[in-house]
Amino acid sequence: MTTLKAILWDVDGTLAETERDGHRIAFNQAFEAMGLLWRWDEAYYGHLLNITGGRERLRADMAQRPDAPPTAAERDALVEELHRRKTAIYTTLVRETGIPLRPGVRELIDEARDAGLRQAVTTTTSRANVDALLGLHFGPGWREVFEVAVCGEDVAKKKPDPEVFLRALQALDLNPLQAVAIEDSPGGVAAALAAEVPVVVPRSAYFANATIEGAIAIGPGLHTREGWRPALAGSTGGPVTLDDLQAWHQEMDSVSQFG
Ligand code: XBP
Ligand code: MG
Repeated sequence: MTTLKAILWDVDGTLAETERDGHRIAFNQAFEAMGLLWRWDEAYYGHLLNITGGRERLRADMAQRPDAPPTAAERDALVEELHRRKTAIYTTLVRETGIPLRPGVRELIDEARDAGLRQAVTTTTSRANVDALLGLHFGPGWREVFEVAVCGEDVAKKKPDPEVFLRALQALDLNPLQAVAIEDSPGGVAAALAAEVPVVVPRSAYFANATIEGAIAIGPGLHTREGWRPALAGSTGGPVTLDDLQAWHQEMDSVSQFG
């Protein structure tokens, strides 16, 4: 049996509903600021989320727009400018309006910290976005809580490639089974599994009904111990605890491909 030593946190959709409450809004405001009539509604954005990374998402969208610039060089330049503006809009929105942490997240982070577990951020999003969100909730010293932060700029290949997890494990000097990843998207789960890291999935707004396989536990959110598979033993009520995470981690041999 391997002891759980670290939690690897996804950001978008897992720590906060940033896709719903921040990124989509910021993309649309960036289109508007550049005089473009393009808008991404919620349903279409849900479809675009299958492409990880904001630049990659813009490029994929432009590839099927008749009114996108004709040459690859022009499209690349437009992607860069839109993404630069979108990042500025998103970080301002996070700092000025605030996007709350999902219920139960704060409790588990604090409990893990008090218990001496190590914590890292493993995300596809840009470092500026992580800094805005974690700075808002944990203050400028957020790196004292998350000792490693691997972001979009730090990898050659974004999720579902395992690189972000492999880099985090290397920085922590841990093997995959000593960690648990917390992820909300099929791409994030695929990335963790490809790195052989066990994954727990608190479902997010955009992936509430997505097919997600291979997790050691999947449920409605960290705010409740009810509705999880495998079910949590003991008295119900309250958020998912570190004990619960450790129990799933110990049971993983019997519930997933980790056996
Ligand atoms: C998150 C993403 C990110 C954000 C936007 O995926 O795909 O691209 O939507 O961030 P995950 P940037 O939660 O799996 O890490 O625009 O900075 O790329
Ligand atoms: Mg996510």
